[in-house]
Amino acid sequence: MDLTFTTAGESHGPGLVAIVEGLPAGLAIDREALDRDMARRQLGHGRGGRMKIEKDAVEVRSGIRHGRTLGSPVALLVANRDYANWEERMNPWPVEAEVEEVHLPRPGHADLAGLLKFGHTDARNVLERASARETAARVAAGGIAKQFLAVLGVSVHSHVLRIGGVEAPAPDDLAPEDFAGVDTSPVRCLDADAERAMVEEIDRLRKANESLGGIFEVRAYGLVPGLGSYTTPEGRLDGRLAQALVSIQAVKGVSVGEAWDVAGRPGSEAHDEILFSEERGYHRETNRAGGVEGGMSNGEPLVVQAALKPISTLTKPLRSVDTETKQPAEALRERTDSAVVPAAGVVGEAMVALTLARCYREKLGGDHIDDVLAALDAYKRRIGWRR
Ligand code: EPS
Repeated sequence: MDLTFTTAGESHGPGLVAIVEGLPAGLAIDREALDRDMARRQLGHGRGGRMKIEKDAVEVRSGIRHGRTLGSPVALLVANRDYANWEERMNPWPVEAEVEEVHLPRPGHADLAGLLKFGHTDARNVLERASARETAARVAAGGIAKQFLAVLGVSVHSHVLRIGGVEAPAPDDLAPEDFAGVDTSPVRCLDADAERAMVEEIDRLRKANESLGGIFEVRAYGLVPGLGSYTTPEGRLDGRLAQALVSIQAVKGVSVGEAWDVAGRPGSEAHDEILFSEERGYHRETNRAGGVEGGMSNGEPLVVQAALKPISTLTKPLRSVDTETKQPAEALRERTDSAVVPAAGVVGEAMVALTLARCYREKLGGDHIDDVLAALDAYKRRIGWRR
């Protein structure tokens, strides 16, 4: 059984769509929880004017009836309120008005390569889809995946570790409860001093017409060992998580566990020794591997980090070329955010949840959620899993 999802939609078009296929039937879906995640993705110090216009909510168009999945594809719609202001420019059908084309590609954005690839003359045909607005659809799909995982005892959380030059101290051990207040932080950071410094950094750079990048971390708790597989390159959980996270707009790097640090340590300080007790079964005292060994979950918390480059729409534009005249020009200047790392963490949760949900579907199969739970129980019994 496979679980897949796809998204469609342009940033200022009528709306975004996500389709999730391969869910079991009978899974209870909480509507408020879906919309809570949509709202969380809109938060964060450093967002631009667009977030004052949108109030994202998920409309279910198929696959759920009276609050339970049917086993058929689930289609989700997130409307773009801003479409009302873009109806002429983004109408699916021809309009009478003269619509101005965009010819000033932004360094770092999809604009130039997208124009060349698809043979467009108007960069709006590229940038509308390349926009990170698309992540609203991912979070809608990820919300469904999270609810599936929750039934299996899995929770997924995120927090911000770095914005621009400000780094939060690396947390050692975090329990799911430690994330309870993370959304009340304006930068979704768990460290109060770093939070203050991050807010100041965003304000300082925004005033200087700059944008910022940063690092977020996603952790998942309650996983059984054996999700993903070492048996094929594409089956490896770490490879799949890396793909899922790097596919988020502006993410340029992903690490699993203490990747960059262990690269410089001797082997004796790089791994997590294996222990066994009657009460806990197999367990570890450290989690340098971030819960993944040999391309599989090992039952410890999953820890992944993702690095974002600064947003490529700049209020003080970089040098570019007018694609019509080929003359030097300043890149497109548009309304934009200055920092999106806090929101990107919520998108990261969605991508991790979708990846893990897919692994569970592969591993456990089942047409009804009760079949999935019975298979999970049988697997835990077979391996003597006590958590
Ligand atoms: C984005 C530009 C901004 C962001 C947008 C991503 O949109 P606008 O051009 O309408 O001001 O706000 O993100 C969202 C709309 C969102 O929902 O996250 C870009 O160019 O990538």
